[in-house]
Amino acid sequence: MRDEVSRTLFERACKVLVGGVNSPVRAFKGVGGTPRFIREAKGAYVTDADGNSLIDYVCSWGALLFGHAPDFVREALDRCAEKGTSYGYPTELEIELAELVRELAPHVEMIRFVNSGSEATAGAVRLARGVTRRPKILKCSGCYHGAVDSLLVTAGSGVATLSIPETVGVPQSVADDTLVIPYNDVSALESVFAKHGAELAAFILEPVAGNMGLVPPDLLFLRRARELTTEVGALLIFDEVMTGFRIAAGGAVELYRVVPDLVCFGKIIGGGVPCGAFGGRREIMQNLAPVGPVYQAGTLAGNPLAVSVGLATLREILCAGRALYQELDRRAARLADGLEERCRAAGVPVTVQRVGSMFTVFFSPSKCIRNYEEARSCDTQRFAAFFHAMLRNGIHLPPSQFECWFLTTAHDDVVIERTLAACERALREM
Ligand code: KE4
Repeated sequence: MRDEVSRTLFERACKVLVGGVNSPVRAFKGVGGTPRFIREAKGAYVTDADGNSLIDYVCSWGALLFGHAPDFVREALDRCAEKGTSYGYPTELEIELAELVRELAPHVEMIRFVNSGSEATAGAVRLARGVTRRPKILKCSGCYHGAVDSLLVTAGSGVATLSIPETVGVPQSVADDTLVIPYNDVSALESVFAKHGAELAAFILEPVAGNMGLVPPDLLFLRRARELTTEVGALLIFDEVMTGFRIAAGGAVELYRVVPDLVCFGKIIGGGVPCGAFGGRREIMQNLAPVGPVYQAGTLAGNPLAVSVGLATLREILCAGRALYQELDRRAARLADGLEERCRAAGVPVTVQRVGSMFTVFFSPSKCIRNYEEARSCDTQRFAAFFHAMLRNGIHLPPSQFECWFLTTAHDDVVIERTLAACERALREM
């Protein structure tokens, strides 16, 4: 498979873009080699600068639920382009999107739109600290909540991929206010609340972890988190930037029936253009400026371009209903099971963990990966060999063992069949 043009572009990029990229996880540090520069995309496919057509499982890191460049997005962009992309004034569009989010996720009584998942989590954490007047935040090792000072401590995703040992640039005083426990560890949860409960502003977690690879929650862990935060007067924040509108219309809250005080959105809420949001109970959200004293703001927050595409995307979800998630689940199960069967038949020990249309192939003999420590024991060299063998066979996976594969409605049975056939060839090459 030719990659000369990507190589040339990467050399050129590295002269002006740090590491040749604008987000570290794209730089192939976790797998080696040259990142593919993408020229265009449609449906389940991306076309790279050398003209290779690749089946895509990154899908803008989960932001796309209906594949690349669906018609309804282009129509929304066209409508918006004629009227202007950002005014800096309130618009009816923002009300409509807020009302639609509340219809899909009724626990979100009020919402604040921002421009990324990181802005959403940063806003939610500041709001929690403002409401409780407490300094400390609890997170889980391996969970990634965006490039936010308080939340980069032992984070997953790109921080894990690059094995950045410390959060360089984050003052120790800030890092000291972030407490960390292992994901799914109820006893660690209980002891940290017993010791620090009175200082805790919030416990923020991915209700389904996707940034250490996919690790489903123990329901008891979620339930104890809800009980203990309520007991001590801390807020429970679900970071649904990845899971929101992906694993169900109402996200993890719909699946697990544990209701947080605040929830963060990103990715799908913008349908592939920059948008994020955080929201929750009215009496909490009312503490935000201009009503309350907790300041949060953004020039492009709720801009007509992002809101138009977000609205078009969530309207597709609303009219497709439950059948959308049932079909995505069926296809993802077929692919995940097929991959696991083929790897094991080839003598490659893997464990595939999946929730809905997001999953991870862990290169590990363990039957189950329950937290970050277990995820880090995976054979990342073997993952890298698999990644490149799949790429040579026309399949572009997320370039890290600590990320999820994402399916969209464009990943139909033909695409899945091609992926499984490529997996067989890749395993033979390995
Ligand atoms: P953004 O600021 O990248 O829009 O969102 C940050 C974020 C927050 N919370 C969760 C659960 C997330 O998964 C993310 C971002 N996810 C990564 C991929 N695992 C983004 C990819 C990247 O950093 O380029």
